[in-house]
Amino acid sequence: MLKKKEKYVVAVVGATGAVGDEMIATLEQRNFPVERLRLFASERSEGKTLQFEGSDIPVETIDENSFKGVDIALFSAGAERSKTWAPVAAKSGCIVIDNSSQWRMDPGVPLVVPEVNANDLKWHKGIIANPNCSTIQMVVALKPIHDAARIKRVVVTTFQAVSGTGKKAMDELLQQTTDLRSFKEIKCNVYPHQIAFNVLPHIDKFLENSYTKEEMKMVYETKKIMGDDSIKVTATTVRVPVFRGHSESVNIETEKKLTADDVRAILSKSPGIIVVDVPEKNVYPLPVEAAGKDEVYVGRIREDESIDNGINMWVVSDNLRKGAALNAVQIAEELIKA
Ligand code: 25A
Ligand code: L14
Repeated sequence: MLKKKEKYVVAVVGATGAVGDEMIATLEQRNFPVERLRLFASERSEGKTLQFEGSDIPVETIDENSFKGVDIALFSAGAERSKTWAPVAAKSGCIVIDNSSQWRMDPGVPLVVPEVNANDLKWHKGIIANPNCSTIQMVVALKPIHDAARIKRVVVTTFQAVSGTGKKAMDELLQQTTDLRSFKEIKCNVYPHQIAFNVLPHIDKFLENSYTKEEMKMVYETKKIMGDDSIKVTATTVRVPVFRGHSESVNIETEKKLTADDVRAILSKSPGIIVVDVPEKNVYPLPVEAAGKDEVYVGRIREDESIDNGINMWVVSDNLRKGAALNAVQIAEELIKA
């Protein structure tokens, strides 16, 4: 458990990555009570320094002793690094908030979105998992609807930004766009196909059931976070040439009838959500507008006329903020509040 202090020693593991960057910025923007910030990455980043609250902080490599004296460690350096180092950090008495997929489905590890299941933080044993970005923004919008009308089934299709894959993927989209404009041959290193001016129905690896791992994360993580195994979820996850901000088309079937107006009213007063839904004025959530913001934006709310109790909606949020760094920092805020 975390001892109450005025300020905490915080570590960011994967500090030079797309999410790590955002974690550092989020700690600063939200005035998290940081006594000292430690930054970790691979040997590739040794010697680099990063800015936090006006000072230059060196990037260190990790070893067995790195987490001594650290109170809270935010991890975002990939599943392999979390598998090796999160238990080492937890053993040193530090609380790990892990953004990788490594621990999410472990029954001994809470998987938390503060707006939905902050209560699950009570039973952590040193590691807390931060859910997948697409799942986080969806459950923020699903929870109030589930509370009001019980969700039976969800059909979701995502339109995911390249920043979810990391900095190399952002560079690849930019480079391919530049190369195509000057009629040069493009290189595909991060994704198996051209991503510029294209759409790829493929995120993370394919599994035996022909779904991708990203699609199955949305199925399993939704049930775990919502604490309800009876919710049926089916997903198609798609990569689009957007830098920042995931969009989702979400179809919901509920037990109790809700009108589109009911859903608009429920979501308008729910935490972390902004309803943006004035179609006659071309007003609906857009990833370019959600980028850099904290909230989950919901629009295009309408009744599914093909079934009795159905709703369609369009859910957009910044995948690096609510989808990753912000959710992790919000978990840390809950921990120090307790
Ligand atoms: O699906 P997962 O496994 O959960 O993966 C989620 C995230 O992990 C990263 C990637 O983020 C992704 O979003 N990732 C995935 N596969 C990876 C791999 N093979 C991988 N990272 C490294 N190797 P990202 O690329 O935006 O940021 C990764 C962050 O993690 C740090 N990191 C990597 N290994 C580490 C480590 N930290 C501690 N110990 C380790 N052993 C990484 O630091 C970064 O902060 P870095 O010093 O390696 O990154 C500095 C720059 O180099 C680029 N880069 C990353 N991988 C490579 C690379 N350059 C060349 N070759 C590479 N293989 C990064 O983009 C960063 O800008
Ligand atoms: O957190 O967009 O499990 O490529 C791994 C794949 C995050 C998104 C996770 C992507 C995801 C990432």
